[in-house]
Amino acid sequence: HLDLHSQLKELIPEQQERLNKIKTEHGKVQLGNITVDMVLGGMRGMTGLLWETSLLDPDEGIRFRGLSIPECQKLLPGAKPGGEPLPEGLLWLLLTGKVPSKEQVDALSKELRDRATVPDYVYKAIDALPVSAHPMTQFGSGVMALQAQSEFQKAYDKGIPKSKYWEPTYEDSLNLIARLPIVASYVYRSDHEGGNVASALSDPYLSFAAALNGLAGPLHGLANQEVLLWIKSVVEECGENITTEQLKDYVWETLNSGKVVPGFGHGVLRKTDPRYTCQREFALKHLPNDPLFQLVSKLYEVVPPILTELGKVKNPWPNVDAHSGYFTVLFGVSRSIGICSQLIWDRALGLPLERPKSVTMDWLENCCKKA
Ligand code: CMX
Repeated sequence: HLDLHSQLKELIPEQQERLNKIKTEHGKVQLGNITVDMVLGGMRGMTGLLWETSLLDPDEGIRFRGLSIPECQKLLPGAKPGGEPLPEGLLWLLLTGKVPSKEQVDALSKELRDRATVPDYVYKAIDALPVSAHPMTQFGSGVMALQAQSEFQKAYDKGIPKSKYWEPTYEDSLNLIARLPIVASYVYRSDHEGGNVASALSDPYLSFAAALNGLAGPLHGLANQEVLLWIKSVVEECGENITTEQLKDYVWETLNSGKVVPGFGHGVLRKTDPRYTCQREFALKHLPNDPLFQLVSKLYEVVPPILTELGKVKNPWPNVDAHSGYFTVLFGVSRSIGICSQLIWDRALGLPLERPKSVTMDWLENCCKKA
């Protein structure tokens, strides 16, 4: 059995060759037309990026290296037989495209434990923030403090050749993944209450901190906090045994006051998020009588018809944030596995600086006149 680093070393040359072949043989093939709607619609539906580790299907949800969430649950080793998959196994799958054995996952868990050291100054950097700083601000600052340890930055300063970029990126990525849970738990101890950045050769710490800042937006990862606060306000106003009618009224009240119903809708997905389904099944198995779960369950019945009635919402179904019940910092910890494994492949394949073209309204009007 090869370890993770050796497996990657073996896989990288074949994938480099594959990419090169696509580039040289099919470089001029057109993938679609860009419409004015797409430019004005936040680049929705434009094919524009190579992302090997996962693919999001509007109907099926995310697939990791071709495997859906239920398939991952079936195939990846768990802490105990038949249990939920270990994150280390998912990391292995994302990086290599192969399902690891239990031994390989155990060895990777041990390696991550060995890498999990956080220097004191990181805690001091977090402590320097006011207690009112949002947990995501504390978390992002902790990650930036960790960046002082970057192997990639050191290697780059020394003039490492491009063909070797992936090696210190791998080191940084595994160190970062190993250290994040410690930083996150520190944030909660003191808690009183990317995509294209990496292409500029920002190391994994810098890139991940940028991704965290994106995740911290209320329409993105902060939505799970918004969901918890929203549910709390429902309970405060109507009590835990709220009726379906009362819940409907509350949803309408939220919408009529110009706010979104957090945890519902998605930029790409058009069905119930399979991450939601997977957490719902977990709750049905382990805490079916929990009052908060029952409320979340009731929302699953009440909200989609109302959002459909609104007429403009493209996806009335719940996303992962409607169910997770955790705060965004934990969401951030889990994201490191996907972001870092893609980053290592970005470096291994020598992907270019990303620079989406932006245009002005003048440019668009001129273009439309000619069309
Ligand atoms: N509640 C109320 N209105 C909603 C809505 C919701 N849950 N979801 C979409 N809409 C509205 C939009 O605000 C938009 O209204 P305007 O035209 O008046 O601006 C209209 O419906 C069309 O939007 P859309 O094309 O269906 O959705 P977008 O791709 O623009 O936005 C998202 C997607 C997730 C930002 C949006 O559904 C939303 O705000 N949801 C609530 C916040 C949330 O749960 N975010 C977490 C997403 C999960 C993730 O990041 O993985």
